Amino acid sequence: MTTNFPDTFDFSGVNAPMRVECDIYDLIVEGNLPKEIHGTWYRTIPDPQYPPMLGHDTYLSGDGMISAFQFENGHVDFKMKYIMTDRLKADRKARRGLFGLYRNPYTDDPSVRGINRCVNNTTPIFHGGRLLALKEDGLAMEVHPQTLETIGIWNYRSKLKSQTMTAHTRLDPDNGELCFFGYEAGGLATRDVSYCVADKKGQLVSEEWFQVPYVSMMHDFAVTKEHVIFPVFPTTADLDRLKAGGAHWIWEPNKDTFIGIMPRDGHVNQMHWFRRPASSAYHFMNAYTESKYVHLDFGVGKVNPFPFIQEASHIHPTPEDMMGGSVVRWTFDMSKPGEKFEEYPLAPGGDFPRIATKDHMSDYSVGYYERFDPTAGPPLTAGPVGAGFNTLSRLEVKSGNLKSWHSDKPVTIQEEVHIPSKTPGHEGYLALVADLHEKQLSDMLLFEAEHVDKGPIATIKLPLRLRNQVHGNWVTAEELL
Ligand code: V55
Ligand code: FE
Repeated sequence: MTTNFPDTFDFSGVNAPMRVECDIYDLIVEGNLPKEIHGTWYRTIPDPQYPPMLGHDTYLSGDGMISAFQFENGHVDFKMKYIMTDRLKADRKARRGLFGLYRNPYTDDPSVRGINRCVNNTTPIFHGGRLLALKEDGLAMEVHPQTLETIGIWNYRSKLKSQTMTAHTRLDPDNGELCFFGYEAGGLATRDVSYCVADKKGQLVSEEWFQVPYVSMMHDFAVTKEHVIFPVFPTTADLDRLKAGGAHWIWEPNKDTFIGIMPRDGHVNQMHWFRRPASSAYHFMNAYTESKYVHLDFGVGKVNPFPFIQEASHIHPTPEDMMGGSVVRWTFDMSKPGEKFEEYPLAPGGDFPRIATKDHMSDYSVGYYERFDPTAGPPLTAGPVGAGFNTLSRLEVKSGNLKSWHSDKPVTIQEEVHIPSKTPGHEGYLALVADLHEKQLSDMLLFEAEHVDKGPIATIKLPLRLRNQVHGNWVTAEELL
């Protein structure tokens, strides 16, 4: 290969492609790694095999790489492997990139017309005994949980009609049900959205379709014990623009935000649509129903944060626009007709919200997230948005109390994962991969979730740099049996 990767933030510094598959037995551990931690932390990373055909691209297009930190008895082993998608196979055969713009097949090399473009690079989930690598523009890819070998596309034994499956599914911890959806379900830039439920064995038990007010990048949704919540923010797509070789997404701040809420034991035709002016968000911390109220907690922003979407929209947000977000609670009164709802501020803005699995969909007291604190150091380039987070926070959602940690070195942090403890009353652990910008290496840091402010209790050293994961999930050893 003679071509270099472009000299843009998506492909340089700690974002430089690694393209390394590896298997490391017994990583070096400094500090106290509790022996009770037994299970695997799966992570998915975009890591482009080849430089972009068009000379530029977004981080989000990178070929899916899946990795696993396997914890047992105070030891951690590590594995990382490419997900062998049809797209990666086609590129490898040609020994160059053949795919054009992010989610625009009209810009591809004619030789790959009709080939599945999904890179499965966003979220690994384990459900119904299967490890699945997800990305919102296509179907799930099944991966072997021990070897990380690619098995093949998982479409619920051809039962799933939706052409897409979100990377953000919602697991009900009490009955093991997996709720998910797919947007652009009927094809490129369609307003069709599927809402699906798989039972704890991984059988698809329902799929219903509805239409959203406009085609929107619906990255995540939320589910409570009684309701399902579909947020529609104005990052929009248009088929004519795609056919003309343009960007899939632009930010349209003159369009409103819509929130559709339906009863979980009901049907999509019972959707109640709420509405407010434009806003942007990618991830929801949690949601729950309290009598007639539905509460939705998350970090809301003023503008789409992705530079490649801002560029396509010809907008130049100020630092204030970019930093202007906060963690909020949106409360919807389901007993009243109409489009209005309330917003309550909770905490400073950020993203990568996580909570203990046992708390999903229910009234809860603690959430974790990451943010950029300018007093903790200058911005450093890392990850798909350009600026990496430097601060890990634990939020008590009832009081707004915040405990935080940041490194004293030039370090950015990747998404944290929550690991439950078996000790009653123990809040569990948080683990994250930190990018050590000076050394161009990565460490895994492990925290006591209740005491993040005290800093890591263990550092697990890696002999290489790990590219920024998008998302990860913890799977207990019992689940993997
Ligand atoms: C996101 C990530 C994606 C994507 C769309 O974090 C949205 C948001 C890694 O791919 O395709
Ligand atoms: Fe996400």
